[in-house]
Amino acid sequence: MSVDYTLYLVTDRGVLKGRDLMESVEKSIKGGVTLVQLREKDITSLDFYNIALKLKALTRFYNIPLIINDRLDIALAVDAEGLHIGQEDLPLEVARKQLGDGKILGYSVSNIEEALYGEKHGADYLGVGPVYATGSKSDAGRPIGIQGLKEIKQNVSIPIVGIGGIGISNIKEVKASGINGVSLISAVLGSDDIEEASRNLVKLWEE
Ligand code: TZP
Ligand code: MG
Repeated sequence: MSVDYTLYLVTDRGVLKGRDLMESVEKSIKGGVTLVQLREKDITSLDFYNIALKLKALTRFYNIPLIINDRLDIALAVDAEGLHIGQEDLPLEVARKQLGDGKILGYSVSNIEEALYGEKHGADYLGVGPVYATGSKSDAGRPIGIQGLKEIKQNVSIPIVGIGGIGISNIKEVKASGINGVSLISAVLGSDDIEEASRNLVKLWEE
């Protein structure tokens, strides 16, 4: 499956200031988001499933792949295009086997060892970070910076997206590191005009 990683939205209802998640994601897609990950914490399985089902209908309408964070069962249940897991989730090989080869499997890494492991054990792409300090993930760890991003890029051949603290002010320097795209929460969903923010980010990436 050929995937456009350019502007990869990760959801977080906590930054929406009460705005509706579906409407917000729709605005981001209209502005140019190319991939959407549903990321939910502290929620029942039933609520997660119902949100995933609604989001799947929306992303299907716009022909944008939907990735589910952490939950293999929900990714399969809603026939999402993929799953994204981290270092403390299901082992990568297990997730790959259960998900099948036709789906996208993403893996969060923050150093070369983890990146090499991901490449070897079935990841289709790597989420690398945090690139900068972020307020959106309390246990994100120490920022790896542009240098850390470059080192990982040089050591693996699967697509890489940077994550953590990326926005209008730094997206150009992130792109200059040679990676395939950026993953963002607050720079998109935390902005007053979500569609406009997405459009500006894509524009800066493509300039
Ligand atoms: N993983 C590493 S940093 C991060 C996640 C989920 C949060 C990214 O959010 P923001 O608001 O784009 O910094
Ligand atoms: Mg996880």
